[in-house]
Amino acid sequence: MRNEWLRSDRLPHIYCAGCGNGTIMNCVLEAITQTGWDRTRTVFLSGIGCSSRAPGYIMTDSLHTTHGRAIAFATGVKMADPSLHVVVFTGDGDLAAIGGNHFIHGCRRNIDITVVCMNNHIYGMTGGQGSPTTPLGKTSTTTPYGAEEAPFDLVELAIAAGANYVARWTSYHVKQLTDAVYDGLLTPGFSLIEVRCQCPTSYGRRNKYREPTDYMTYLKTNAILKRKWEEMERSGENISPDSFPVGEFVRRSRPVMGVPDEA
Ligand SMILES: Cc1ncc(C[n+]2csc(CCOP(=O)(O)OP(=O)(O)O)c2C)c(N)n1
Ligand code: SF4
Repeated sequence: MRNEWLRSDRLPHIYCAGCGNGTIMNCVLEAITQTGWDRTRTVFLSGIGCSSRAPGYIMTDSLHTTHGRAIAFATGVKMADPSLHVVVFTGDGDLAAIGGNHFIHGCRRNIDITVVCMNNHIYGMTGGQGSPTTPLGKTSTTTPYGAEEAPFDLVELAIAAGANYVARWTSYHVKQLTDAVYDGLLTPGFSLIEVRCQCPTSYGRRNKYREPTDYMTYLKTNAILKRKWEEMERSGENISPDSFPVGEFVRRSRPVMGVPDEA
């Protein structure tokens, strides 16, 4: 962990043993260190949830806002002072359920912020309710017989809504995740980095991933590189419903809100 970016007086943190969130924070702080950004010109924001506690441990100005509203607050911060670097930590519930509208409109406006979504497929903090990314058939306190609603694909959603940079990795892929966050930080416009990660307490123990390493093994086994995934789709290969593509999905230069279009 990059100590100079850590508020060590706030430790110990609240995360359960084996939670994936610490790994993701570490990757984000490593990436941000590589950018050379000034801590006093960088702002972290979040909504509410386990994931949203992350900015509280980081030594910058930060806003711990209301559930689902981090992107709205981040838009305000960026508009008030466009020279600030603005980074949001969010959960899948925070981003895609209560905050779903802020998410798609943030992408549409292509506001220059970087959003890191810790996607554990569940509302972790409140005890494990199903979220818009709970996979079909998976168990939560609100889907005791298995989720029946099709989940959102956060990557597809961000691309369709207009984000300039979109990637997906996992808490297992620390090097690739760090590189993706770095690229997202430096790409002007809205960047989404979805990170699939383990929540042994609220998701794992209900879905046969009781040990943190069980879910890490799942992530390692089922994350398929985007290029390979596309080949498999083209050739009609049977793809396991547990598998998902990872990598960089979009890097483009749509006009960015608040930045005059040079064309
Ligand atoms: C307006 C409002 N509704 C509901 C809640 C209760 N609540 C707190 S955290 C949370 C869900 C968090 O889930 P997620 O965003 O996936 O984050 P995680 O805890 O899994 O990291 C909910 C529903 C709240 N704080 N505010
Ligand atoms: S409940 Fe889940 S997401 Fe929350 S700290 Fe524990 S393991 Fe992490």
